[in-house]
Amino acid sequence: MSAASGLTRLASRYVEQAGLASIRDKVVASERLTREDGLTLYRHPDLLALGALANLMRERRHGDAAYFIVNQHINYTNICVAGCKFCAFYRTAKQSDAYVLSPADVERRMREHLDEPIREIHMVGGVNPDLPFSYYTDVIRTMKRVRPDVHVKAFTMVEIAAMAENFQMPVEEVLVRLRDAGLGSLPGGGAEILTDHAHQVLFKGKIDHQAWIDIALTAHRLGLRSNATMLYGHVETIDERLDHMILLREAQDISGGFMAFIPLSFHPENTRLAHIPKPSAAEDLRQLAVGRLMLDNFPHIKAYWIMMTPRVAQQGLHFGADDLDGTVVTEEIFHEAGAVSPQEVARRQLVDLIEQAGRNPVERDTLYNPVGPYPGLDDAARLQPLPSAAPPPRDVRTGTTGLS
Ligand code: V47
Repeated sequence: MSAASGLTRLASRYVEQAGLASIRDKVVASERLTREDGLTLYRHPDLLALGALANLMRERRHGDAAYFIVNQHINYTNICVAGCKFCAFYRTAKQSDAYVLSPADVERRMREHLDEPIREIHMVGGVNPDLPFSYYTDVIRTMKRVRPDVHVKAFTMVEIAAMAENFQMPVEEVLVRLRDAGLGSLPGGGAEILTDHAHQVLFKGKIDHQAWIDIALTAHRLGLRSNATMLYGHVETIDERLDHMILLREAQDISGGFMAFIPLSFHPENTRLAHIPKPSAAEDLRQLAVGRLMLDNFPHIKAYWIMMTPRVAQQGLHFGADDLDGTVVTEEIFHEAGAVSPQEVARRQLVDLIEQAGRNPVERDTLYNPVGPYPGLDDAARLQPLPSAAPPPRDVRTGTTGLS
């Protein structure tokens, strides 16, 4: 191991022979990679060389730690008016299998798992204009009553935007009211690909990239952290993936509020894009690696096992990822779209996956605090507190971030 680089001498030579010496030198010096570097990484034939570079960044931040969480997913409604072409989950209100979970239904689902040490409820749903605002606060309050210690990570930026529009409330007020009801953070969904082209082709019924980023930054200013996803492997180009990641990187420079970047591998089954082949395992690993290398200011890169399959996610722990997400009790969005992973992966299985990959399993809460004693875990890996009491944002729908 050459102490200066963190790469073994052999790995360093390997990367150099693959023609990646200049990117290696930047990574070793913790210099930010450019868009051109990103293009080189996407086009490079040697996936293992990319993995070595991403692994260097990953181990520098997290050593051998690989995070997971015991969590429950609840999809409160599948009724959605956005009409996204990539989605197999949504239904119109008239379809026979359309549903909305009442707060009592949500309570029942939670009570089915009360004996499990669940730390997080991840709750998202469709853009359903028929629900009153009190529905959202009631559901959160119900969750906190049933399990007072649970962290509620709920509602994507898209759902927040829809609430603001439907209830004629500024985004900030929506977020404050949800936070007051017990919302702990926001998941990273709804970002898809943050470009005009992808927006027009795939999801023009939803907010665009500027609104998504503005709402994320508003949440962060209010002390609510979030994640950021990227849905890849459909109509987007490599350039668009880089636009997406660079936009997130710039937003993170401003707020520091993103916890994890989660590349989501497209599942075409039962969608209007069923003719597009699913990304290969190699593409999934490459995307994890490029994400880690480009998003130098994101603390965590998540290999979401439900989307990638457990085995590819496990390999991802050597391609830049440091988190597998959770036990995910009850998940519907991806199963509609043909994901074959088992519905429930027990805590033990996640631990085994991580140990078999030669990593050190660390159970975490939503905010990446280790649950239980993990001697030797580097405190530097913990999230830094968000600056609180930041000045209120101006109108988030008219663009206040300076990003475009
Ligand atoms: O926004 C929808 C994606 C997302 C498909 O924040 C699809 O911790 C693949 O955001 N194939 C929702 N993807 C899920 C999500 C998420 C998942 C896990 C953890 C976190 C987190 C967030 O799922 C949507 C969309 O981008 N999606 N349909 C599909 N056919």
